[in-house]
Amino acid sequence: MAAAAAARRLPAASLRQHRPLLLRPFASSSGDQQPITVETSVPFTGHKIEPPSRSVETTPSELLTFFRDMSLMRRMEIAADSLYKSKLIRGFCHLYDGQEAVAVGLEASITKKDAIITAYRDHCIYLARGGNLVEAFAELMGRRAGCSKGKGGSMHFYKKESGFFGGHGIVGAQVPLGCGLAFAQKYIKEGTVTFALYGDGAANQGQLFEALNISALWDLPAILICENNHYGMGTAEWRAAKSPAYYKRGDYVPGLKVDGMDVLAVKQACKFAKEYALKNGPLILEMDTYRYHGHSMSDPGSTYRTRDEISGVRQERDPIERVRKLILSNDIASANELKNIEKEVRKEVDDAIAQAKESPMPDPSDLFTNVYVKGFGVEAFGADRKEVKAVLP
Ligand SMILES: Cc1ncc(C[n+]2csc(CCOP(=O)(O)OP(=O)(O)O)c2C)c(N)n1
Ligand SMILES: [Mg+2]
Repeated sequence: MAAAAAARRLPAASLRQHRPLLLRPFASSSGDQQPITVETSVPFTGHKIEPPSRSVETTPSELLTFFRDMSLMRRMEIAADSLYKSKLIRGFCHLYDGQEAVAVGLEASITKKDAIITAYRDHCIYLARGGNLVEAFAELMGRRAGCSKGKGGSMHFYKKESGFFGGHGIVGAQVPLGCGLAFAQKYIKEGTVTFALYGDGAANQGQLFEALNISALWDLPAILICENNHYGMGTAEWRAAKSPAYYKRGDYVPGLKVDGMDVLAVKQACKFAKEYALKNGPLILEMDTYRYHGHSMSDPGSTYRTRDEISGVRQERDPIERVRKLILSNDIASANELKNIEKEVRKEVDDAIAQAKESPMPDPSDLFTNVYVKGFGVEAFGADRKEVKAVLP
């Protein structure tokens, strides 16, 4: 038993090697790819569907990748919090710490040809889709090197070339857009699906049900993921939703309830959902997760919930700690080696911030770019609509 565990353990060299290859398996020597089967923390609960098995197959290198990627995301969000407080990030800023397992587990089960669309809590999904840290921090600080050229800010990260369609500030609006992406995917027949993420607050919106109805009628490969972090701004779910069983809220559309703090459960559910949606049409996944920070930077997050509630989730359900325990109990890496990964991640984030700070702000002339189609001679008027102030390029 001990010998098998030792054989499975990654050699120190390969632990050091793994640079930030987000969501790609670590290059490692023989032995470390031995599959391990892990039970999810809790069983899946199905609505009008037989849930998948609780036994999830993983490998030592996948677990280490999950550990690193979630740690990198956590560190990025903590750093964004400090940059905001020192006024280097302005405007809206919504952090994702606590919810990292959803981004990472989802990405582990799909390809970059599948599409993801989400709301404003988008930094970590962008990283999961292969976005880079410098572009993320530059965007947060409104700099030209940002993934939206510094003109989108925290809520408008995109990476279309790897299937990330934003980054949306209007609560719920991304869900019909996501169903539209799934409509296109049905046409092009490449076996791809769209995951449209929304919150428990957004789950009560009318447009979601309209889009779901059409998606179900037309069997679109649309998977709606409700990230239930139990609050919409300062409103607890029970004050806003008559039925907080979001996985059942599609009525005629099947659903699954998933522990969104367990990255392996998320991976299993998303893999299952993709296969299901390609054959049958839409499905709802409710991810039971938790928001560690307040709603946005203007919300301390502690007036409508108790500190004990927050620390209880951190202690009992934290997604990174869950993977750390799995790595240690399977003797894949030592506690010290995991600490070293965290140190590397911290340095990587600091270096990215330093680089992002070197990027200039957008030129004032960029105010007029990416707004209207070029060359149409669009005229801008003063408030009285009499005098033309400018003709846009
Ligand atoms: C149409 C619309 N209504 C209201 C708002 C203001 N608003 C921004 S976030 C939010 C709460 C949404 O909560 P939830 O869907 O649970 O997402 P979470 O912030 O928890 O990720 C509200 C009401 C908005 N942006 N758009
Ligand atoms: Mg919420």
